[in-house]
Amino acid sequence: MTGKHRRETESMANQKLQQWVDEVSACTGADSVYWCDGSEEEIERLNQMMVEDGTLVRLDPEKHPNSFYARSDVNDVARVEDRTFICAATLDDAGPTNNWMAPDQMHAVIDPLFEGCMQGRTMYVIPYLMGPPGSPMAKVGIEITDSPYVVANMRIMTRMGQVALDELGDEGDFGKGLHSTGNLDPEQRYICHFPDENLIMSFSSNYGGNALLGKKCFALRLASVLANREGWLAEHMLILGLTDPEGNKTYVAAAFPSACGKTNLAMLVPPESFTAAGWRVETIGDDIAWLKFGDDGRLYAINPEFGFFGVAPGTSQETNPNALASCRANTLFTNVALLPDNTIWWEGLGDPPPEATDWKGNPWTPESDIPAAHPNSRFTAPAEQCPCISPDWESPQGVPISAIVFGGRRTSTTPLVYQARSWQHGTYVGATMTSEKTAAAVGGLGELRHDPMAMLPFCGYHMADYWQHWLDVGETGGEKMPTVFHVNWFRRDAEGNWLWPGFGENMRVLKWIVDRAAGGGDAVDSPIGWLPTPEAVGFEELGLADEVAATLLDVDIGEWLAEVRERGEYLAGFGEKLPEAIASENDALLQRLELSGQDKDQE
Ligand code: OXD
Ligand code: MN
Repeated sequence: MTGKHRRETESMANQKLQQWVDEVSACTGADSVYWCDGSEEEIERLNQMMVEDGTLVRLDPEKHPNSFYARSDVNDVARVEDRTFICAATLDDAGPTNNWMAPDQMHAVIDPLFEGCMQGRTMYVIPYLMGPPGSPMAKVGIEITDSPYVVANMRIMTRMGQVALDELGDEGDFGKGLHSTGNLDPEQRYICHFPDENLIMSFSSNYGGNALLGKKCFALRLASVLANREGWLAEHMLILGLTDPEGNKTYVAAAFPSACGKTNLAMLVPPESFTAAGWRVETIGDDIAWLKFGDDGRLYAINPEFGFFGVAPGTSQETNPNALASCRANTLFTNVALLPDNTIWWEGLGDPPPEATDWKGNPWTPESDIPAAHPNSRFTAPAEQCPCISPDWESPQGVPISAIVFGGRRTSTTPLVYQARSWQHGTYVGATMTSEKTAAAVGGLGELRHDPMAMLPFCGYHMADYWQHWLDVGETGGEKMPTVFHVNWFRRDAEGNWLWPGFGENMRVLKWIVDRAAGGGDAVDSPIGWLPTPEAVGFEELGLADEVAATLLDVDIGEWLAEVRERGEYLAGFGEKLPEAIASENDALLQRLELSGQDKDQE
């Protein structure tokens, strides 16, 4: 960077920020310090610099204006949960689901890695704002990084530059995030959170969830700790708005594990019959929700992000036209396939091209027996480009949430949808969620694992304290709390075929959820909660075979008894911290299942 683009730290009015930047620059030995202002001119210059040094390829300006293509290091393609640490004061603060190291011990490991690590490199200071400007819920973070690729992603994913410095002011506090590409050695890779210092230190990975520190590290792990202290919720949830034919708006927040269709659900295109009747779906966010009580006692949600970091494979005109439109221009693609005409392709995006360069940079043809795009390849795209973005998506107050939906990827056992009996029961339903692992994190693909509230990799403190916090928030909100549901789009038959068409047809389930949250909708009681009648979710209209319809809403007592016993063992692992209310919900479910089993035996 030339002197012209440097901002001397002396001119920074916020002393705490200035001091931290000075300390980091002295420690890392960066050649120069560059303050990002978030301007168009700045990003054009950085992108051009990365095109020239081979980090980026400029895509066809007609088909993908102002868009770029990047390949990561082959071993830096996903979040690394085994190298992600919560360095709270004690092991008990971090809890059994997090990797823990005492703060001093971790500093002794990671601080030396940063010493001199930016020699020969520019150190970028990224002021960013999570949440709409002027929102009482918004928070300022500062990420320091030596990666211009991270800067380019952060500019899409957050409100970056002056807007954040304005919110920060001279005295304001900020979340600190220190990142270095290091040498991308997986052995030196650490993603560390120090909740008591409001600090993240991330070394040796440039992958989104590890390196764009505003996202998982700040907006979820550190924010969840703050939320617990301050009485709000930081959640791994999409937010969508549904407008019925009478013009009533209902907002829904939904938690699914990574790469389980949050972006698709957030941008759902309703079936023709719904659109013709006057239903509309709008997106507020696709990954993270911060929820706080409003003056009327209801929970309001904001999307703290500014862009989408979406999984590319499987995204198509059929499955998610709104996502495709969102990433047509001004987008950064990582690890998809590159075509000879400087356009891109991934598995699921129409017919395979005759030739491509795969995500590793090797020649690829349809005959190659490996995917052209990495299964966790991504697009980083501005949220405002989404055709169905809600006019309320930047509302400083947020949107009032009527329903919370949990969901996982389950081949069997869990029905298409059911409604929890109460907030407490809903908290239990979220706490005992399980899902098959996806490519968003390294290792164990397809394995079934507990992923409470889809927060297993993102909860910054003891999971049982987090459940207690959910119960406490429920006490505060009382009658005004959202209604809680669980969905499963991923059930299969014995041959492995999907039973439910999913995508736009999920609207049928959402409509039932909207009706139930408003006190209507037809439902039948079951040991696990309220199930819709087949008519209430429009099975007939869909032309589903009777056996398929029956399986989708089936609660198999034998399978559920096994499930609840396994849940009991899982919950017992949390020891004394397990909230009594969660244990008693598991016992009550077991009893209801046993009773129902006896009734069936007598039939
Ligand atoms: C994500 C994730 O990238 O959950 O959103 O991994
Ligand atoms: Mn996510």
